[in-house]
Amino acid sequence: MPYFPTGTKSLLSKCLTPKIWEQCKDRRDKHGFTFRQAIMSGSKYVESGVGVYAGSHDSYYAFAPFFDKIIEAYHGHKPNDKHISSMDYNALKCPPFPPDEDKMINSTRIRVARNLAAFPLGTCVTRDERNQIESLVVSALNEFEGELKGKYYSLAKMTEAEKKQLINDHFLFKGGDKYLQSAGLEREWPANRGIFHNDAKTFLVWVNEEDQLRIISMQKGADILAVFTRLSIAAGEIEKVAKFAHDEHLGYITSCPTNLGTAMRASVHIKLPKLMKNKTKFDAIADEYYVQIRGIHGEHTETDDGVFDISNRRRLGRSEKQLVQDMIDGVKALIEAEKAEQ
Ligand code: ADP
Ligand code: DAR
Repeated sequence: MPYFPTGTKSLLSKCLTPKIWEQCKDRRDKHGFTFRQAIMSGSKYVESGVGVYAGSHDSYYAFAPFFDKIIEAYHGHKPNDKHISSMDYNALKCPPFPPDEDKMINSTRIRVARNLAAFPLGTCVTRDERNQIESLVVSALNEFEGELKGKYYSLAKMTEAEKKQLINDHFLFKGGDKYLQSAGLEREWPANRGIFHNDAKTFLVWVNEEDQLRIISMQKGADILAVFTRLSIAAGEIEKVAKFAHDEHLGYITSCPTNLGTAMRASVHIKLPKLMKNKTKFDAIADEYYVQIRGIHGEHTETDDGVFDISNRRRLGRSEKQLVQDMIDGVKALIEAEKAEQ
């Protein structure tokens, strides 16, 4: 059984009881992915927040005594709970922000993670399967016309000029994440990884990073409805070609259990300089509206200039439409609080 030093806070260390270890330690899922592989990341990096990755859709059921506890602890989602997906942007209540509030919001981004039903997850795919996934997804992306029309940049084959431009655009994901490496998600890096973006740079797809697809819609300003509409249409078009791994209990299936369900993070970059000075109130509103406060340079970054990344905190048990609404309602409450601060 892995050893966790005193003070380890990961969900892995909290959920892996001796009884569950005895139940699961020699199990494999139907692709041969072992339970020991699933817990490798958090066993090696005890500072992990969660520390667990699935090898396939089947992992969540083959290792159920363990994953049921992880999923209930993180999402509050019980083994018999259902998840209803909905990317229905027509049902969104999002009237335009008035001018004084609109100017507080620098940009909007909504992303979902998706994996293909016909393959295991990135933690377990073979090099050939990863190649098939890239070919299938890129064939769907190259069919896009109109606003979504764009170009795929293979990480292994892009020119230095293309790499420089993608880095300048903050589009380029980089390898070298120790958590992903320890989970087997960076094997044969950078082979069959890449980035697609449309000509307007408002629609982006990461291929074969932490998940097989990260579908991203983003633009300057506060038009959240336009961003969600673009994402919903694009995801629907891709799925016509490549079915996504999904079920009625866990929703969309992802490598990391924290992203199960919608695998959606809907965020705005918003100026809240006064609220920054009242952390108690800032955190209280975030808790009340189930929104997460991040820095603007990605997961685990901080803010010091008063611009924050505000996004939905929940992933599983509510639909994509409901989570975008969570973010909108939270942002409105934070704007009111910012205005009320002296
Ligand atoms: P994730 O990709 O899991 O949603 P990150 O917080 O790592 O989470 O964001 C990835 C990248 O997207 C970062 O470079 C971040 O700056 C950028 N980003 C996230 N939200 C926005 C936003 N609303 N506007 C502009 N860029 C954003
Ligand atoms: N480092 C892992 C990731 C947790 C959630 N973030 C993801 N999936 N990008 C951890 O367990 O801390």
